[in-house]
Amino acid sequence: MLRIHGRANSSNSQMVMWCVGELGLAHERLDVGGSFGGTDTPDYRSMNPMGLIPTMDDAGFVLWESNTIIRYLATKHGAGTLWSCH
Ligand SMILES: N[C@@H](CCC(=O)N[C@@H](CS)C(=O)NCC(=O)O)C(=O)O
Repeated sequence: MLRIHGRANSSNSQMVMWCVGELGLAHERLDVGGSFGGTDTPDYRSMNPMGLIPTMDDAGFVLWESNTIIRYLATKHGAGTLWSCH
């Protein structure tokens, strides 16, 4: 399961969710960050040492930094659509 950790009112999370939506990927988004908290726990910091959102967990493969997540998802799922580089 693709999981995105990040509150819905975060612009960086929104960019990732836009990409997830464009690619039509099954996913779960978890409210983390801001008033939801959750970024200071050892579990979260083990995924994202910066303690920021968004963080992606793709069946155990973890990435953070919104643009990095978008490029990963686009290369994995968006050949010919979001990913058209040669
Ligand atoms: N360069 C990072 C910036 C991440 C960032 O600054 N995220 C903000 C929300 S947009 C954050 O984590 N703020 C603290 C919080 O929401 O708890 C990225 O693009 O992912």
